[in-house]
Order: sequence, then structure tokens, then C-alpha cells
Amino acid sequence: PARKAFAAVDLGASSGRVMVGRAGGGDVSLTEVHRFANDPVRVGGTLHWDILALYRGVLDGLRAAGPVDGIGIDSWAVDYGLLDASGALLGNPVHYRDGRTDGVPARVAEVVPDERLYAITGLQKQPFNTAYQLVSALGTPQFEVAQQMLLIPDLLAYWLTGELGAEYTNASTTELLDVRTRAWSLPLISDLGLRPSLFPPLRQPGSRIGLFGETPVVAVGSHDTASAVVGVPATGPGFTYISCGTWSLVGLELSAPVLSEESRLANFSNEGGVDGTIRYLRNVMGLWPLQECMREWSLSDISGLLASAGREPALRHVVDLDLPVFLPPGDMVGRVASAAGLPRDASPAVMARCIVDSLALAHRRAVEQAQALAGRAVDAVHIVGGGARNSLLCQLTADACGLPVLAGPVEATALGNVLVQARAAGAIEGDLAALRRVLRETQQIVRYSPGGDRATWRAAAERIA
Ligand code: LFR
Repeated sequence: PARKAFAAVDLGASSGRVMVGRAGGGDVSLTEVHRFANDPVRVGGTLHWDILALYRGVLDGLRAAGPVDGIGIDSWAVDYGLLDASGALLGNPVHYRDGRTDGVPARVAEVVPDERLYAITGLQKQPFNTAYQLVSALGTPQFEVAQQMLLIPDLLAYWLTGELGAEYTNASTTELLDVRTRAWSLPLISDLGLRPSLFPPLRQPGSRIGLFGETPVVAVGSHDTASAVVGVPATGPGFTYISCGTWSLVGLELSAPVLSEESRLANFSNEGGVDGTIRYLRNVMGLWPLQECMREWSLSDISGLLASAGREPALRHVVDLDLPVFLPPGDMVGRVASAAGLPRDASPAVMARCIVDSLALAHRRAVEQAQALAGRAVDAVHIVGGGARNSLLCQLTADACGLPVLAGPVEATALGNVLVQARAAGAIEGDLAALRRVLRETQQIVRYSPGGDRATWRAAAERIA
């Protein structure tokens, strides 16, 4: 098939990018054409996304991309905008790290017990799930007049094309979708006091949304993690992935959800993947604590910091990074130091070493739990996303898990976005395995063999158990 060009819009927690991917036959390549900041804004005590600045970044990027055969948009999950009856946006979307959902999960559990919520949705309990955010908005003037709820990529696609819809992989993170029927759960929606008419029809990755000018806008795995999992260059089913950036999303690709009580208690999520797969994963705190500390120290050179962290003794200070205390922004240095028993003015190298060691331990825990809960043994850990560039973290993850780590591609999300578009446009053919073969043949992948002492890691793992 002839090569075609696709624009991949990928919005992350700290920046947005527009990439042009060229794909055809057995080849795919990417060029970044525009990058813009994503700076949340606190207004009236609430942390918002600056959605119009993001939309401007998207438009600038699409202009820089020039003529393309398709446009696909992905972003972080769960957050949304509300539209009024005329289709106008009501207020600025709220950031999932905002505190407005504090206490809401407990209140919801009195109406819909956690066991039932998990049996229906298969979703991890996170305070920021869309369901909790919407419940926290019940009774506000904005919510009362809202006619439609659009997740972030769906909102941007609406502005580009005028078409309303909810892309399935991202909708699966709302905690309002039935994991078995893959449709909105109307009983759950009404038990939560929400109006079913708020939720637009679902659309599948690969389907056409509409036109922006003359260019088709195509649904991709619009949850960034869904696109990242497409972008994992795995050879068979026996792999774990860690999509590592602000978050580490750690898990397996399955064909059916795991809904056991053990799985619920371990807070594993069954999110919808491309081609009907289940992304069975857990949210691990990821590089967020390190990013926040760097912001507080006004440090921007991560490679210098990691080099000095690499010279610090291993596993001296470890913390359980999955504790909810690390979720919101603000005084991360103080929170990590106090959890680690370090002085608040410990050196950045010591603190960074503590965070990276702790993240490797959190990876180990999630990799082991995923295998045990799903009853599937793996022989490799793929790390994709920005974290694949962090060789200290990749090596420590290999050591902690006792498994080889295959690191890369760094741009798995944009590649997954492009490959799904390329397949829909007929430029590439085949199932996920075929798409991944293209990645293995074209992308740089670095192998880290497990080293270190097993007993030392086991003992360290017990310190955060
Ligand atoms: C990663 C991600 C995670 C989701 C979190 C919040 O960017 O999409 O998968 O749990 O952001 O939306």
C-alpha cells in the first residue's frame, strides 16, 4: 500500500504535541511538528485545564503539519467538558488532581457498593474517575443545564468537526461503562443520579468522526494509554507493559476482564483497548513525584539529576509511591522526605534516588500482582513512553522484577495513534500483532538484563508491602 501521512495529536499532563506519522506497507516514522505547554490554572480554588490554550496548540500544530490524510487525537483519561443545549462549553474542564472529589467515593459507596461498581465497570477505584467527578458536580448550576458530557479528546474532535461522540477506550475509564457489554451502564448512571442523555453514542477506534476542512478526523485509542499499548513492540501474549510517564500504567493485555474480589482489592482496572482487548492494569504513581520535586527545586536537567542519583547507594530510602498522599500537587519534596524519613533539605540526588528506587519497587509489585491475578506468567517487561529514556529506572525495574526490560519506543502513544489511523486508511494491514511487528522492525528498542541481588530486592519490596 502507498505511504500516507497522519497527524497525531497527543496531549499529556505537562505538554501537548502534534506529530506527523508517515506509514505504509511495513514502515512507520514520526516527526514532531509542534509542542506546546499544558499549564493547569487554579481559579477560585479549583484546578482547571486551560482548554482553549490546548485547542490553540492543536490548531497551530495541525497548521504546521500541512496536508495529511487523517487526524487522530489522544489525551489523558477521565476529564471532560460539559456542553449546554447550544453546544457551548460550560466552564473550563477541571483537572483530575483537583480536590473536589475528596470524600465522594465514600459517599457513592453508600449508594452503589464498591463490589457492585467493580462488577459492572471493572474499573480501579480512583478519586478522579469521571463518575466521582460528575457526582461531585451534581446540583451545581452548570451541571443542571448541561446537555452533553465530552471527554477531552472528544471535545477537541467536536470543535474540529461538529460531531458528538464518545470514543470507547477513553469512555471505559469513566467508571460508567459496562465492562461486559461495552456500552454505557444505564442502571449505574441512573443510580448515581446522572442523566443518561448526557452521554453521547460510543464510537470505536478506527471509525471516522467527521471532517476538519477536507481532512478526516479519525477515532484512535483516544485514551493515551490505549494508544501506548498498541505501540508496545511485543512478540506474543506473554508480556507486561509499563507505559511510563507522569503515570506508570502497569499491566497485561487480555481478551476478557478479571473481576475477582482479589483483583478489586488490588485496585486493578479492566480498561477497554483497541480491537476489543482488555487493558488489565494498575495506575502506579509514575514519574509525577520526581517531576513535581524538580519543579519545586527549579531543576530542569533530568539527565544530570539521574546521573547523580545513579551514584547514590541503592535502596537506602524507599517509600510506597502508591499512597494517595502523593496524588495532589503541592510540597512534593516535603511529602516524599517525610515518608522516607529524610530531612526536607536532603540533596536532590538523594531524593531522586529514593523516588526511582521506590518506583522500581512499585513496578515490581504491580508486575507480580498482574500475573498472579490474571493467571498469566510473563517473560519480559516492555517500558514505553518517556520513562523508556530513563536508563536508571529501566535497569532498576529489570533488577526489581527479575525480568528483562525492553525499553522503547519513547513515542509509543503517538505511534499507536498513527498505526490505528494508518490501518483505517488502508496504508497498513493486519491485527495488533502485525502493527507491533512494524514497530519491532522500525523502532529503537533497548534491552536491560536483570541483575542485582534477588534477596536484596525481595527485602526492599517488603518495606513497602
Ligand atoms: C495517563 C493517564 C492514565 C489515567 C490518568 C488520568 O496519561 O491517561 O491512564 O489514569 O492519565 O487520566
